[in-house]
Amino acid sequence: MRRHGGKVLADQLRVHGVEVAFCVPGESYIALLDGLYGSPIRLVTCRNEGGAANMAEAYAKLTGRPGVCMVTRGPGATHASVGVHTAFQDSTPLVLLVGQVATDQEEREAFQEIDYRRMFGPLAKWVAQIDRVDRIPELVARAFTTACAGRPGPVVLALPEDVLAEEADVDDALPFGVAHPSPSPGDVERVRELLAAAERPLALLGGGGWTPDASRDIGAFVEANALPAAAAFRRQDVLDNDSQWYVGDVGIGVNPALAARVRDADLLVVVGPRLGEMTTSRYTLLRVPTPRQKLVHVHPAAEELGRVYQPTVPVLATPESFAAAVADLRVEPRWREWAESARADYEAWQRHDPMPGDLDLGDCIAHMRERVPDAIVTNGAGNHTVWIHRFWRFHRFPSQVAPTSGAMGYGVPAAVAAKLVAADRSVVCFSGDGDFLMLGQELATAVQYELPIVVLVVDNGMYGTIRMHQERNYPGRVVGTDLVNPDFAALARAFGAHGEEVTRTADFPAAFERALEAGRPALLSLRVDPEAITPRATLSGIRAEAGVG
Ligand SMILES: Cc1ncc(C[n+]2csc(CCOP(=O)(O)OP(=O)(O)O)c2C)c(N)n1
Ligand SMILES: [Mg+2]
Repeated sequence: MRRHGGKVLADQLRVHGVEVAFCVPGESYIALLDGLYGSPIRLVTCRNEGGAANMAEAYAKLTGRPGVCMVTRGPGATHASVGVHTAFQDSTPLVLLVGQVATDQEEREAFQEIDYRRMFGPLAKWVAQIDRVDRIPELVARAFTTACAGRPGPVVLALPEDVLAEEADVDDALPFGVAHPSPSPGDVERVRELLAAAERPLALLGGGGWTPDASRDIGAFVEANALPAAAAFRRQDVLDNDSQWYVGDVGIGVNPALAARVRDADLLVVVGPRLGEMTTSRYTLLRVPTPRQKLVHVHPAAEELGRVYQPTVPVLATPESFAAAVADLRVEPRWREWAESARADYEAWQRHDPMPGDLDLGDCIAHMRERVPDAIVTNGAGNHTVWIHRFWRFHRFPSQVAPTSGAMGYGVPAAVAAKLVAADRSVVCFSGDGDFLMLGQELATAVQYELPIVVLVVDNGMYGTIRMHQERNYPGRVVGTDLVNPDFAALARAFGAHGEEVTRTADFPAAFERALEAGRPALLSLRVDPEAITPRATLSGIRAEAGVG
């Protein structure tokens, strides 16, 4: 059967199980769009390629299946790059399909031409260009395999327009498969021995590749051994936070008591994370390259084991296979006191003190915790996220969709993806005023596809994180961080969403209720006092500490 390249490619996506793809259309890949005509693949059309790429990345985080994003050449690819970077840092499988100039126009700097191998080289696991229509099945299969193999991540396929338009009689590939590494019986035995000898062990859970099953199995392991377990940066949904042995997250604004425990532990059982800068307090919690703590490091990519830290026991395994292997592992814990006090530290850390201003974010989150405990919570970057990290409780995987890459603008697209995947769950995006305006136009996508997400915009009139660092490092010298904002509630209404402004804590519960019940996307603009820069520090306090009154 003869098909054009775009149809061959669209059919390969089906073969590999793709159900949803995110795009901003472009004439450069018009034949691929045509190939999707009448396809069962749900095509979600976005308003910015950054939104589309972030949605695809979030979709993959939520489902464990590769996210698929389609964008046009040059400007489409450059916009989409933020999602590729997040997929790389967050170890998320993503397939980015990018239009490309015709093969007979290459190297002339033709319209919107980019050499994607060079552009995405350091951002993606693999970048290729499909120069022959008969190789589409081969290279697309490899793209899916590569995105999911070992440490998951993004791949980029460039699609010259003549190749997409050309007709050929080619066979489909088979559905892609990936061989996942599992721990050996010897690995599990060494973990058991180290645990049996430990007095102050701590598990640290994170990285990509978690699943509901993996979360259940690691929970069984933690519970049965009274093993205190922390979450890595923005991976707080791996273990039910109500578990008596969940002890908090090791990320930005880490509880100092927990950071001290990481340092004081005699055994760290690290399952999944790379142990990057955010999870190690800028590489200070463990000694480089030889930690003082005994270290079990479980990761699905061999090259990540020993990359920064030399493990006592490196375990090449996915979180899922490791969790399954230790679900029934039992030792006699000699650390009950250590575990109980770690949990007590966490519970104390979750109590919030009143902050300046009429609207207290800590109180708002306390209300949300009661009202929508099963919500999927998304965010981008900024100081407002610290309230979620610190005061929210995640109960099951997946519930937290957030960029460990620290990309502003992630939250709204992620919420759109979350509501597509989990229509029956509440989806709350927690964004900042700076953060929201980066990709907040995807509210239009939520309206278009009738996805009733709730967006909370924490409006403090500034790029708060940067202002905080200014006050710390260059006190009193404020530059480039003030924001004059639109009326966010009116903006939301202009999109066709429900929009309200909230200025007092007492008004939040009713407003939140109206947002949940709106039956369409909703936005609450939360006007907070700029003084309340973190849950424990005020702007003027930071400035005073830094030496200027
Ligand atoms: C795409 C992107 N650009 C810039 C930054 C640097 N940055 C980190 S936090 C921040 C300020 C965030 O401001 P806002 O969303 O208003 O949150 P706030 O800190 O005020 O709560 C900036 C500019 C970033 N992380 N990502
Ligand atoms: Mg702000």
